Amino acid sequence: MTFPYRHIVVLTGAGISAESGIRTFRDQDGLWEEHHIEDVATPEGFARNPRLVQQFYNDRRRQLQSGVLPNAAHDALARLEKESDATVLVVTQNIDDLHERAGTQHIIHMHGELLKARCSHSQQTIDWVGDITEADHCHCCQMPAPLRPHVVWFGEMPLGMGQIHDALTQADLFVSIGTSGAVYPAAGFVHEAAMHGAHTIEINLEPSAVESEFSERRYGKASTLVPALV
Ligand code: BV8
Repeated sequence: MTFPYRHIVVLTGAGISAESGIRTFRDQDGLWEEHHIEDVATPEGFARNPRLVQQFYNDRRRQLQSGVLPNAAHDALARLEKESDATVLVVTQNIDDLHERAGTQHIIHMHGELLKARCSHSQQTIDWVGDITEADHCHCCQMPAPLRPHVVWFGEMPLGMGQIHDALTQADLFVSIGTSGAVYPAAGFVHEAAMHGAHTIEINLEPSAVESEFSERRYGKASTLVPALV
């Protein structure tokens, strides 16, 4: 792995998991085709109709555990972390566990994790593989509180932002894979990395909303382009 870089930050979005069979959000048959964002990915939507939101995530949690596997793009990133002498941090907008299953160790799930539930009172998280129903309550509070998906909705603070900013200031390579660049603060990471002198590469099926911010762009399938890059 003769990589001339020392500190690599990789941002991934739904596109890296598409070839594993997990639906993206904004593509043709994407998740947002069937649901309005404000109904299923906002705290207001959850307050208004908790059953609809729990079902939206229960369906995705079941699918993730029904034969979905990491693909060559996830495997290539795990190999890069293992074999190169650079530090590699994967910052994913995805809530699936495919990076972990491919072997990636240094990872931040900035939008949360599907296989975790969160106490709606204490915010403590626990591993959770089944459906979350209205009957499920926490065991961490005096008065058991309802459980919610451990997912960052619109208007909520993404996770790990301090660590992500630190990594972006140190990075000499920033690679974005499979994201439309539609959601902030993730879509602004390329600008922050470039400001600190990083070389920046976009890998996607098509130009993202922030494609002009990248010094290099490679368009095509992640499962082909990511192994070719690393
Ligand atoms: C926050 C939940 C502040 C988890 C998600 C106006 C301007 C700027 C910002 C805002 C604004 N108004 C509001 C905001 C902020 C808002 C935002 O960005 N809104 C957008 C819509 C304008 N952001 C937020 O609210 C964030 N929080 O800002 O907090 C704050 C500060 C202090 C205190 C409190 C709060 C929170 C954002 C997180 C929202 N949660 N989902 C879930 O359900 O999974 S967002 C949702 O979109 C997912 O998390 C997903 O990860 C994310 C991004 O989508 P992508 O991953 O890019 O997926 P997409 O389908 O869009 O694209 C896939 C791409 O892959 C495509 O381009 C396609 O071409 C490509 N592709 C497909 N197949 C392949 C492929 N590429 C390669 N190979 C393939 N095979």
